[in-house]
Amino acid sequence: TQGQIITCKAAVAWEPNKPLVIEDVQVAPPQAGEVRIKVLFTALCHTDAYTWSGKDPEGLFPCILGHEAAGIVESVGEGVTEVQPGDHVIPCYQAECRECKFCKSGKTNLCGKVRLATGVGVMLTDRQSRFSINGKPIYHFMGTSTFSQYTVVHDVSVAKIDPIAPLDKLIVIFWFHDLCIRYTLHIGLGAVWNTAKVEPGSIVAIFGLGTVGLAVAEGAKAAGASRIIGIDIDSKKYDTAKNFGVNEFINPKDHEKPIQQVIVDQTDGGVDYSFECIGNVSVMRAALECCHKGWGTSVIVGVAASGQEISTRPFQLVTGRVWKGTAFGGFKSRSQVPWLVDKYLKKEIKVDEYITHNLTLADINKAFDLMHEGGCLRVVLSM
Ligand code: NAD
Ligand code: AHE
Repeated sequence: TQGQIITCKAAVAWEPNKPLVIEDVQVAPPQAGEVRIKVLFTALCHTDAYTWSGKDPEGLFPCILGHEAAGIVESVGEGVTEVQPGDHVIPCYQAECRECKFCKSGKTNLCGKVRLATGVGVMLTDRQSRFSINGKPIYHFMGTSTFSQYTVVHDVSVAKIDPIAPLDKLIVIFWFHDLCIRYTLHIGLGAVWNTAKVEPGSIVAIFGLGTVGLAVAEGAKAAGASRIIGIDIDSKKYDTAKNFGVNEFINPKDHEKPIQQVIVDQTDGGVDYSFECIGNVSVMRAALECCHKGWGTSVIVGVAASGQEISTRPFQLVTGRVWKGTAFGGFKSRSQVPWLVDKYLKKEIKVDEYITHNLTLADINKAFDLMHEGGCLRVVLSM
């Protein structure tokens, strides 16, 4: 198939909020600096649903969504040296070129090389899409578009992971299965390890106990936090959250006072670190304001809808609270995703526990319905 157009199945979002349609999509060969990947498994994330809903200012239609996946390199374009056909890889929505101002700064995991192109659904080389249906272009999404059996990504967005002995098909399947989730998981872990640098003994508040919040809890526990307070409007979330390190729970609906006040009262002045894992701007404010005067740090992980803005009294910052955010968990994608995979293999971080449902690409709309139900963490689709 190298150098040829591949026709395969992909879930196309034709319009905001309209059911995804499984279509036969033509995937062009990779050009210079690009990699074509056979996607084996993909997971669904609320960020996909958010763009699909039409609330993402960068959302473009028609497009192929999806950004959590694992697969095998099918072919590479000119000049690609770090991966070759057959390599096991994770496409990353955050690139790492190691050459741009961002990568060289040592201050951020963000990369500037391909972001302008990925933000408008095209490839950098020629500003075109590699996806089409009977000649009509379909936009890429987040530089990954993993709801397709084949996708084309920039080489700077591909993390190569340990090759595994091809013992038998089943093992390969389980292996990749885990990696889909690993990818999600590290967002939360990174928010704790990289962005907040939680110290042993810290008091941590986590707003929203979905997959991201649970991964933050796992990271906080590993960092030695003494109190990990989970806050969710769904009290059932505490049952699962206990297994990920959450040792106290508050449902804001059980209190008349604002949630930040409840937390300040219960923590002798506030928490050392808080994480907003919902995407709700008024909760972001509460998360900042429940932090301890002088040092409390609040990290925004949730993605808020187009037009939403955060606010607080500047006095909150004047008196030493710090407000920050994190993308891709603060991890350098190509360098650190393989390291995270090793940590999983050594059983140092959980993965399997985040998978609650397994379906196939054909059932993708059902998978999104499941995702919005209470008991669901991650749905993994086999392609
Ligand atoms: P989720 O929907 O599974 O979890 C959100 C949780 O928040 C749910 O348990 C819900 O009951 C709870 N909740 C909703 N409103 C609440 C409120 N007002 N107060 C308290 N709890 C409330 O979502 P998820 O998959 O865990 O993702 C969380 C957010 O993180 C999303 O916005 C997603 O887009 C974003 N995200 C960001 C990054 C990043 O790199 N910054 C990466 C992945 C996901
Ligand atoms: N397109 C949106 C922003 C979406 C956003 O914030 N995405 C997160 C990742 S969510 C993963 O599930 C992120 O890391 N953003 C950094 C980046 O470079 O996109 C908007 O508001 O325009």
